[in-house]
Order: sequence, then C-alpha cells, then structure tokens
Amino acid sequence: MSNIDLKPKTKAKAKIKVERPKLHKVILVNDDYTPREFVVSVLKGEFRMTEDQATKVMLTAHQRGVCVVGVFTKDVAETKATRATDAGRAKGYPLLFTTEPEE
Ligand code: TYC
Repeated sequence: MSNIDLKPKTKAKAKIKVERPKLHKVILVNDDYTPREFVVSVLKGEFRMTEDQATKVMLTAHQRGVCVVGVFTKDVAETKATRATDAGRAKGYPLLFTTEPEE
C-alpha cells in the first residue's frame, strides 16, 4: 500500500459572481388621439391589469404625461412594450409604450 496522498491539500474554488438581472420599466406615454377606453383595454390585455388598475394608470399618463406600467426583465419589458404599441398602431392610434432600465 502506498502512503502517497494524491489529493491536493488546498482546493481551488472558483468564485462565481451572481448578479440579479437589471429590471426595466415599461412606460405609457400620453397622446391626444388614442381613446381612453382603448388604452385601458390594451393595459388589461397586455399587462394583466384589472379595469380599476388600468384606468388609474391611463389617467396618470393622461394627467402627467407618462406613467410606469410595470417592471420586468429587459426581454419581457421590450416584448410587452412593442406588442402594446403595435396594438395601437393596428388601429391607427399613436399610442406609445417605451422601456428604460431601472436605476
Ligand atoms: N389623452 C388621451 C385622450 O384624451 C387618452 C390617453 C391616455 C392616451 C393615456 C394615451 O397614454 C395615454 N383621449
């Protein structure tokens, strides 16, 4: 029997830095032409909001110019903003949803 220790005395441990993915806001932008009810229907359909939630968000954008609709991973935020904007464009409305990274 050999007494040679084949196991290294120290273990090299790779330190993997795990970072939370940056979240991105979806922002609803006001305009003068898109009907209020249509904005509410898009918010309900694309962002799974209730009538009450959607109405509050729509009114905030209407009164202040913009309103944060929600916060998502970059991919999800961009997909939802594009789909929601396209829903307006399909009806000839200038409805706009943008995204921006959260601080
Ligand atoms: N300002 C629009 C109107 O008076 C309604 C509206 C609200 C449109 C919010 C866009 O993001 C918006 N018909």
